[in-house]
Amino acid sequence: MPRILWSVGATVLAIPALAHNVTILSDAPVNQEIAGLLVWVLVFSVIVFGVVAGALAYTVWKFRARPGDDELPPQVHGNDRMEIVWTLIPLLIVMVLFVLTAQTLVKLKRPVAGAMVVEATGWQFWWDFQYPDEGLRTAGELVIPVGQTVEVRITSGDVIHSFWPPSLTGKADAIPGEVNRLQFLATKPGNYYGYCAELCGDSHANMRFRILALERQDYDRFVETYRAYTAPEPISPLEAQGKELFDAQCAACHTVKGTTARGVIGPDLSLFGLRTTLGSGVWENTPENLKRWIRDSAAMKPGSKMPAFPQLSDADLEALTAYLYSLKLDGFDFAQLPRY
Ligand code: HEC
Ligand SMILES: [Cu+2]
Repeated sequence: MPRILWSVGATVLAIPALAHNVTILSDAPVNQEIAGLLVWVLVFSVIVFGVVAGALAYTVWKFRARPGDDELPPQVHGNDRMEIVWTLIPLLIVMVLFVLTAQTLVKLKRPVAGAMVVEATGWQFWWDFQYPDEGLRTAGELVIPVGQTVEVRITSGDVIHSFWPPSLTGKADAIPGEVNRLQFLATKPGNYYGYCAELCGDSHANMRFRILALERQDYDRFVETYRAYTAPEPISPLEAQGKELFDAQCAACHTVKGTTARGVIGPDLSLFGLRTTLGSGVWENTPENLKRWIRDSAAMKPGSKMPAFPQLSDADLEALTAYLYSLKLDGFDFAQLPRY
């Protein structure tokens, strides 16, 4: 019996520590705030549990039937003082939690002036990111600086989606014709995972994204080089053949900065060679996956709006792959970022 009590006690005591680890997926301010609230809730829960379970155990022990106890014990009916106390205490606890929660809410919702603005548009089944102040655009992977509050203005081009990078902040719905704002800050460089959090069709579960937080100087260098960037000229016959195929078959839907490819139906592929992922955050960006994707993306990602290209030969795929991987900025490797 005592052993069971010990393990129950140890479990109860371990809960706050556990919750702490689970909630703080990163040390982003939002998660810190929410973890702080959770600790209060847990402390109260443990106290209430201790008092109630203790009183119960005491009563059961103290007023147990003893040999020879044949008569009914004295009967009581109601106890005003106790009833008032056990109404007031929970009321007080709820009020304390309310005030703490309201404080956190106000703090988290207060807009920070001078935030960097990014526009995120959800499409079935990928995210388009535009940086209006920088005049840049990426898809599937949002690049931000560390230590700078970012305001993401979220909308949708088709159905309702929801933008959710859990280790940085909460979610906000992406609704056609409306803009929802979400502000957050990354405190350390890394690759933060994001998800679509609103059922939006066949590949809802495959609609992910990444937020790549870079040190300030790396971010500035990224912006500078990307601004000046135009797709490099093909340096081999293979790449040249890939570019030709791309311009003929893919340019209607995809943009490659500095070329005649200016389509906006699909993701911007200007920096495809830098991408850590393919198919909006789902598959590793490898040549095998890329070839499979181009041949029949819907076979990998049900409901994909990109048509299949069964007519392309293996050599064509090889050429397209060579061309797409040539599209990158020198001196960046996002695959090295720690993942959160
Ligand atoms: C009719 C428009 C259309 C055409 C034509 C088209 N694509 Fe796409 N492409 C899309 C859409 C839409 C997506 C996003 C699909 C998704 O992730 O759900 C996409 C996604 C991609 C991706 C993955 C991008 C990412 O963000 O991970 C690559 C790579 C790609 N297309 C390459 C090509 C190539 C190469 C061709 C030509 C052979 C081509 N596309 C032709 C519409 C098109
Ligand atoms: Cu979605």
